Amino acid sequence: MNVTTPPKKLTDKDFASDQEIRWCPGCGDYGVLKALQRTLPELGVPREKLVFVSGIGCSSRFPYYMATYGFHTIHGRAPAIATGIKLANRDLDVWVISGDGDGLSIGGNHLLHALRRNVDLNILLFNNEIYGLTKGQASPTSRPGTRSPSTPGGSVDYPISAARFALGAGAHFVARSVDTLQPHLMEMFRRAHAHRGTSFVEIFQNCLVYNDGVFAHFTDREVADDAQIRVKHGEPLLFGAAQDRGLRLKPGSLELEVVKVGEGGVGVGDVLVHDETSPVLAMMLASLTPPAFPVALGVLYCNPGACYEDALAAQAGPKAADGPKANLNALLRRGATWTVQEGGRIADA
Ligand SMILES: Cc1ncc(C[n+]2csc(CCOP(=O)(O)OP(=O)(O)O)c2C)c(N)n1
Ligand code: SF4
Repeated sequence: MNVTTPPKKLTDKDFASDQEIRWCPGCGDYGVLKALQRTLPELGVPREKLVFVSGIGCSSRFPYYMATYGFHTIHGRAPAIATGIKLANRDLDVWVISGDGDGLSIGGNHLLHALRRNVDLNILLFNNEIYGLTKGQASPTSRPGTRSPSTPGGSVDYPISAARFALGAGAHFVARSVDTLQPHLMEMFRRAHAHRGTSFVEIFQNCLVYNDGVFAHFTDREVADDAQIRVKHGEPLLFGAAQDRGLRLKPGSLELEVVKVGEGGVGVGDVLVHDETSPVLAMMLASLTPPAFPVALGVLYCNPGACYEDALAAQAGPKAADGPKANLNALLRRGATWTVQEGGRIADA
């Protein structure tokens, strides 16, 4: 008699490695790690099919703490290496972990190209608006006036918005969450994973050592209802404890405004309904900043398009994609080759 043992149901603990975690106690990175370890068992991807690829930074230590494959690579280059991994083995489920310094400073170029190519990667950008690992220098997302060892008089730069950068680069999936919002983070990870193509998730992450409380004005429990809007496709853009404030297009303009439902003849029907397939609305939502507006969290944009690796495989033809491995040595010696001889004379090989 054949007896089949049902596969063991994995839990969050199965995705935790035996490595000692070296983040500062209380760092926001712990919450993101936990949320992902709790989400992965639901996704049903075997551990040997998962790869976490990171650059350099506190957040980039992430792969050590996952009981999966992982690659702690070089500063800013995780998207490029992850692209190679995905192209070499399309069966793998590839996640990129990066910080605002790693992804938007030294790695901005690599991030841009991964996003525009739409490789099937899940990119998580931990935004703490500072370089944590190197002891608190200002990053491209630091707000004007940020005092740091590299900006002792306060930063005078215009900061970059990670979500707007991703949208501008042509990302097909852009979401946002906060390190302390476990269920919301888990939902964003599920959505990112379900999306084929590059999924970009910006996570507001507190670095309590070098930039503590930088997001408190919209993440603290006392202000969150008024200072955050959780967007959901097909639902009106409402916020506030009583869900009585909403966003609508300011009449006669292409700008959003906050309205109070029940006041001045405004009804729920006047409030904009979130359409996550609209790049224009996504850009508007990503641009909202307190105190005039709430910070938009959730899936700002999801509009699937063809994946890079699929297009590449189709171009190479089924034979090349599924057939025997190509011989690199033979490829290098194929076609026009020549030998440089003594004295610089060139002879055909
Ligand atoms: C080529 C190179 N340049 C600079 C550094 C120094 N360095 C290491 S991590 C880092 C920035 C990390 O900041 P971020 O990506 O925001 O990550 P966090 O530590 O805040 O998680 C820098 C500048 C390096 N390791 N390699
Ligand atoms: S320095 Fe900041 S980002 Fe790095 S581990 Fe400590 S709290 Fe976290």
